[in-house]
Amino acid sequence: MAIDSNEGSAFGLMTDAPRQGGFGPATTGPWESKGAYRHPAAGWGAAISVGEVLLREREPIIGTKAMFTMNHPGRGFDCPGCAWPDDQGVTLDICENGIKHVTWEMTRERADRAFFAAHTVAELSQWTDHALEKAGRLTEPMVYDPETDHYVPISWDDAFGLIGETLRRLDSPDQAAFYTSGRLSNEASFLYQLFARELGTNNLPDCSNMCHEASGRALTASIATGKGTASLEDWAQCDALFVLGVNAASNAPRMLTTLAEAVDRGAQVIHVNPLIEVAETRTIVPHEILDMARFKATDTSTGNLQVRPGGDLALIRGMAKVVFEAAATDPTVLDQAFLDAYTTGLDDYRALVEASGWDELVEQSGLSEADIRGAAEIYLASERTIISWCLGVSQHEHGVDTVREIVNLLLLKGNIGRPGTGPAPVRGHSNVQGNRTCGINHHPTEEWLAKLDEVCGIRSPRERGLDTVHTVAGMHSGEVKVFVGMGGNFVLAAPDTPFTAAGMSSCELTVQVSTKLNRSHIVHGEKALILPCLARTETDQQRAGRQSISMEDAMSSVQLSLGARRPASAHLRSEPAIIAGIAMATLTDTVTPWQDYIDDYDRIRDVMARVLPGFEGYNTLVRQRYGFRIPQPARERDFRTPSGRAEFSHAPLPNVIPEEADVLVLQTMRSHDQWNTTIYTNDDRYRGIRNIREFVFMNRKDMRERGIGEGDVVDIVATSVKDGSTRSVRAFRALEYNIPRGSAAGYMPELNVLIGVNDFSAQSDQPLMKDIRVRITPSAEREVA
Ligand SMILES: Nc1nc2c(c(=O)[nH]1)N[C@H]1C(S)=C(S)[C@@H](COP(=O)(O)OP(=O)(O)OC[C@H]3O[C@@H](n4cnc5c(=O)[nH]c(N)nc54)[C@H](O)[C@@H]3O)O[C@H]1N2
Ligand SMILES: Nc1nc2c(c(=O)[nH]1)N[C@H]1C(S)=C(S)[C@@H](COP(=O)(O)OP(=O)(O)OC[C@H]3O[C@@H](n4cnc5c(=O)[nH]c(N)nc54)[C@H](O)[C@@H]3O)O[C@H]1N2
Ligand SMILES: [Mo]
Repeated sequence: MAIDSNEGSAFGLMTDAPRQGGFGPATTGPWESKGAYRHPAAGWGAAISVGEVLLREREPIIGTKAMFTMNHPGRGFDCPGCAWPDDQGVTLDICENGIKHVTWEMTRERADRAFFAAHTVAELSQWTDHALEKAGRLTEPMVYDPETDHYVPISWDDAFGLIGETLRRLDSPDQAAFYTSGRLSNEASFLYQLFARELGTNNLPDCSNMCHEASGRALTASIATGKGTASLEDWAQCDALFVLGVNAASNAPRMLTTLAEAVDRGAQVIHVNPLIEVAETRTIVPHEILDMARFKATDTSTGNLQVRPGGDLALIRGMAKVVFEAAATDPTVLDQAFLDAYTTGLDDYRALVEASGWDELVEQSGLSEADIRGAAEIYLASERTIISWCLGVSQHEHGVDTVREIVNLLLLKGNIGRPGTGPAPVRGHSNVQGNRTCGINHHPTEEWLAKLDEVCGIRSPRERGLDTVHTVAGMHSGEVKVFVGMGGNFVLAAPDTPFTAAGMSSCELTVQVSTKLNRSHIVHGEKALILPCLARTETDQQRAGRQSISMEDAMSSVQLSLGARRPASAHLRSEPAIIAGIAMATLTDTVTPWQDYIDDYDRIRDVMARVLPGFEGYNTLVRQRYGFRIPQPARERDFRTPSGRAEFSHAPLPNVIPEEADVLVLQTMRSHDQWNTTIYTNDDRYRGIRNIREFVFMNRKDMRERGIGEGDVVDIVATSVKDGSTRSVRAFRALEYNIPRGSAAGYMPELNVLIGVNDFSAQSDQPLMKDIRVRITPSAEREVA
């Protein structure tokens, strides 16, 4: 893959070989595109794939043992694969992708001092991202040596000293940014934000700025909670379930169990997605290994709606229109008692919906009136409805409006705060929701900060901090000079890869706390540190003994996680210990007992219990067999919005169709064999893809119109909707797929180069990762070199 804007630069990105390497394993061999998978999701394909991964990582036995302790609160560790809640009745609550994820973490390979002595950073910059991670687990702190262009060992004390000294020398603490990837534990998250705020900044960008910022803002505005209100028990009781913009089989595979059970008991499960993903058909329930032997597939869908990209709001509004129509003849359709007692803004919403014409709704949703009416009939017939969504909804310009519209529809029939109902965002990283709960937030409320200050005896800054996209901009303007990455792979995850990389390399100091080598270590600041940490599967031994950490799942349940494996290296430190080390070296007159906290994490939880609402008695609650669910007023119909009621929103219907006829809307998504920026293989089994990542799915008619044949080499040029700037990738292959006309799809992070740093939603500040306006043309190069 060639990145035009990066040609000739040396920011640590791959510039030349291998020509088609992209960021995954090199793809020089033959590739294949067979169309969508026709077998049930999970099942034998998954079992074979798991076997291959375990073998590849040479972990067949330990891998299996680890699997049995996965997702067993108290006794085992919480799977870092996703945020789907643990099913309490299931003894082996695992999935193919969770196993891949954990096995990748438990590799026997090591990126140790001998590895770094053998390779210069310039040399590593030309490795694929797959190859970088494949080097194995990091083993000791390393510092960049500009004389030799090698990372060389440094002691923990010296590493902390370098950070402390650099941070203290800044003109303002706001010249530092503290990024988090959502797998950080609650305890580490709390310490991390406490450190940033004691230092004096709210610059806490996180991966949530790229996934569910829109959901959080919308739900807060509508019902005064940043989270979904449905629990797993609710999922088990609903009779209609709408799933918008989620690729469940790949990204939340344990959700398949819930979907299959819903269909099995006669519930309606409607998937809304421009693609028909494999979960939208059939599955073998991931933990029912016996079913695999009997080939007993279960349906996971009763209907699919192939919406236009960004067309979800129009669909929901159309459904609301049908509900109001029905209410005109039968007022009992609406839950009038609920609406009167608990909501505000209904009349204006009704007027808005009634004023939306079918022509407009049909055009903007990309669905027929009959389809929309069909979906509405299901909603009308259902006593208990859950609407769930993920990135297909949130990573759009109108993500906030769409999530609020979802809540509007739910409110009409009182589908909130009642068993079997509620809005349900499907979260990404395993603890991304807990990060926010514990204070990772660049714009916290005054109430939150005041409480933190009172309990911890600090004076938090009140200025709004930088989020992800503004951190990148700040690196370029010189406003951000120090970047600390607590996990993650910022350079590849953020938009506009070369621009982000240039920003990162302009920093005075970059610090990456990681388990494995990745691009964000290779693209580094003037001074750079790699600090290796314990992984979630490993034992964390501190002065008071073996420590557990806790995590919050997508449904607000908090549970303990206890690692059991011997750490990958004796020099690793836990994330809380690394944060405390940095804090003690930086804050010369700190009021926080950092060392006490690290000696015994119960002490961190004791102070968290005093700061965080609903965490009173944290240490006791979290030790209950299944932990505890954080109380949520909205779940009890206590809506703490400014009006004290659930608030209907009144967003105008957005135009999501490009003006120019030759422009397509491109979405970037994950393959089945990847975990965000970590690429396991170049295959995507459920979409029939083998050994290729540098491609774009297109509708057959759009291909024909452009003179593009199956597998042809194409160039993709993106034009920013915000500033008109253009970006491109060349020599991708076009593949025909069942996808609505006018849309296209390809993978993150290879296509992040197309997303301009200004291309973020005005509503959520989220990068427009599912709405890139592109022109696709046959490539001048014709053949891939
Ligand atoms: N194995 C695995 N698990 C993961 C991850 C991983 O990389 N690998 N990542 C984790 C993270 S951090 C997150 S945030 C989640 C992400 O989980 P998903 O949201 O499932 O992630 P994507 O792969 O981006 O898939 C987006 C889905 O939305 C659809 N879509 C795109 N545009 C639209 C639209 O306009 N409307 C609708 N209705 N649908 C649309 C796409 O076709 C696709 O099915 O998964 C988490 N779990
Ligand atoms: N175009 C496009 N871009 C996207 C998206 C998209 O849909 N489209 N999705 C966005 C989303 S939803 C997200 S969440 C971001 C993901 O962004 P990030 O969270 O920043 O990226 P990851 O790929 O999850 O991070 C992988 C790295 O985390 C480190 N790591 C793994 N385990 C641990 C651990 O236990 N501790 C520590 N400290 N480090 C660990 C390893 O070094 C590994 O290389 O990407 C975003 N970018
Ligand atoms: Mo995410």
